[in-house]
Amino acid sequence: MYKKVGSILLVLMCALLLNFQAAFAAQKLPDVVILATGGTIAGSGATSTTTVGYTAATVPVENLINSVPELKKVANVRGEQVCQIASENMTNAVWLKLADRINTLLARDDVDGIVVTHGTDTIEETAYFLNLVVKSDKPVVIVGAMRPPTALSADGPINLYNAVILAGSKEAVGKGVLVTLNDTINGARDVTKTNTALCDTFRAPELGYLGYMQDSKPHFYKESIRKHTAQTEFDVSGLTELPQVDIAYGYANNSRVMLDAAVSANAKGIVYAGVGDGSLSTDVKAGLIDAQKKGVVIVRSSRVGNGIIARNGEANDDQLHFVASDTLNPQKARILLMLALTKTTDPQKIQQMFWEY
Ligand code: DAS
Repeated sequence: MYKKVGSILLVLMCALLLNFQAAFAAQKLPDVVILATGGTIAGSGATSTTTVGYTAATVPVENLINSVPELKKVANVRGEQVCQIASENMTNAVWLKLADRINTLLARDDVDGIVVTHGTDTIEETAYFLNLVVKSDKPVVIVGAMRPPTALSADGPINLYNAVILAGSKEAVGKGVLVTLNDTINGARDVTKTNTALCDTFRAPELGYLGYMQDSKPHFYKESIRKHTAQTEFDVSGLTELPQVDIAYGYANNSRVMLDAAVSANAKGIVYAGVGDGSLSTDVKAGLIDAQKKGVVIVRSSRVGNGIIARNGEANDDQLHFVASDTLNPQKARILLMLALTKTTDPQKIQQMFWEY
């Protein structure tokens, strides 16, 4: 009799414990770390109507967090100031520091996701770099603002709120590095800044948003099929610098002068932003051939901004040992080429990377 009662009590206690654990898990807020780098989201303007000509990178991360008290309702948040710069001054050194810090934090059980606050001018480049070097499936979300916090209808606070929710969400796990501004969710590979001043500037013009932020929740409708984060072959841990890769821009009547300058400055790679489908003028083609013969790896991209730069289309890449950038714009192609050069200088192997990432 007593044994039976004891067994029933034990079962009841286990059920209560399981319910408590489930309730606790449901209540437990995600642990999100905000890594601040500067930008407009941390800027300040002289008046409430100053939306251009303000000073970027003045507000420290703790002030950013305290300026959005709603953050505490959606996540356990803490901040670290990685640097305080306008992102036109972003450097490889900051990228390597960010990569190291993010990989260290995401390896911890008490970190569920990362938010990086960043200037909008090079946000797409930092996002793609991290997309290729972060070694975790946990969410990494890059966020910025087009108006400083001092401006009427500043967009930074709601962007930061959305970024923290997204970084702490289960939906964002495994999606690669994400960029959120203006209630949209973009993937790092395809997002680009499309307008110098408007709040809806970040788009993937033809490949589209991955989803939206609405009502304090992420709504995904697709995801990137290219390799990223946990699937990456690139490892920058221990690196103190990255190979020098420069970009030359194509236009009517241009010459090889910028290519020769890049080679003289010891570039290890050149991305050529060709006209149309990555087309090369006679003089530019001669300059790229000479550079390649000196060991510089050449990637043909395009100034057009959308579409596939087809291998062996506007140039015989097989014969010239060039790489075609697929759909990566010049600034993204530069990042993939920099990381590729940490592993190989073989144009065929690098071409395969442009088809996989
Ligand atoms: N100069 C811009 C930058 O830091 C300001 C901004 O838009 O964030 O990228």
